[in-house]
Amino acid sequence: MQLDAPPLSDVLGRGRVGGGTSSHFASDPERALGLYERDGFFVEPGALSTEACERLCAAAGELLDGGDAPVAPVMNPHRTHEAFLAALGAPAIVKIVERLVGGRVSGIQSQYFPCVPGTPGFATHQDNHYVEAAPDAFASAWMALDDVDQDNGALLAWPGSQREPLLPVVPVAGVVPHPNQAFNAIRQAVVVPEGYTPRTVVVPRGGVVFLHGHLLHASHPNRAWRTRRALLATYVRRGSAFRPGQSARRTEIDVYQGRLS
Ligand SMILES: O=C(O)CCC(=O)C(=O)O
Repeated sequence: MQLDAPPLSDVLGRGRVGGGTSSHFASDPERALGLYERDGFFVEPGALSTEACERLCAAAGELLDGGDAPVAPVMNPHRTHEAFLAALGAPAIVKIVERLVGGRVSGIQSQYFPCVPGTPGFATHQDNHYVEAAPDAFASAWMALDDVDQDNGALLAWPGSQREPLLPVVPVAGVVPHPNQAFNAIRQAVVVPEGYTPRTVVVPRGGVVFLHGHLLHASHPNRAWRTRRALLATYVRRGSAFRPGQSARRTEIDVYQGRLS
C-alpha cells in the first residue's frame, strides 16, 4: 500500500484532445457518443496525462508476484495501491462512462496488464460474460500506459458486435497455461458471428478505449520488444446488479470519494 498517495487531482486526466479536429468526448461529446453507440467502442486520446501514466507505471513497478515483477495480469491493484484507485476515479474517465451508461457510476474492478514481450493475446470475448450486468448499465475503460499498436498487443474489436446478446463460449483447442497470461483469458473464446470485420485499436499512451460490455474484442499477442502496459477499469451504473465472480471478487467502489461534488 502506498502511504504517501498523491492527491487525486495530481493523477487526473486533463481531457486533452489529440489530433485537432477529430471528434472526441472532450471536444464533441454528442458525436463521440454517437460513434460509441455505432461501434461499441471509442478511443479517447489524452484522457490520462503523461504524469498520470508515469505514476501508474511507477505503482505497477511496486506490484510483486512472489517477490518478482508480475508478468501475468494483476487483479484489483486499486486495493493495494492508491494510484490505481485514483485512476478508477479520474474525472475525465468517469465523466465519459457516466454518458455511456446514463447516470452516476460505481467502479467494480481493476486489472493491470503488464503484457511483456511474448505475452499471448486475450481470446475473443465480451466483458459482460464475466460480469452479467444489464447490457446498458456496464462499460469498461482500458487505459494505455504505453503507446499501443498491433505489434505490441493492441486490442482487436469487432465494431457493431455490441448489439449481440451474450454469445456462447467454446474451449480453445490445444491451449496450455502460459506464465504471462491468465488461463481464463486463453482457454475459451466466442466464435464471431458472420458479418463482422475486426479492427485493430491503435492507442497512444494516455489514451483510453471505452468498451461496451457486449462488444466482441480480443488482443493481439505482444510480438514486439516493447511492453504494452494497460489498466482496465470496469464500471456499472450506480446500484446496478453484477456478478462478483470467483477470482475478481468485484465490489462496488465509490469513484467520487474525495471529490468536492
Ligand atoms: O489487455 C488485454 O490484453 C485484453 C484485456 C481485455 O480485453 C479485457 O480485460 O477485457
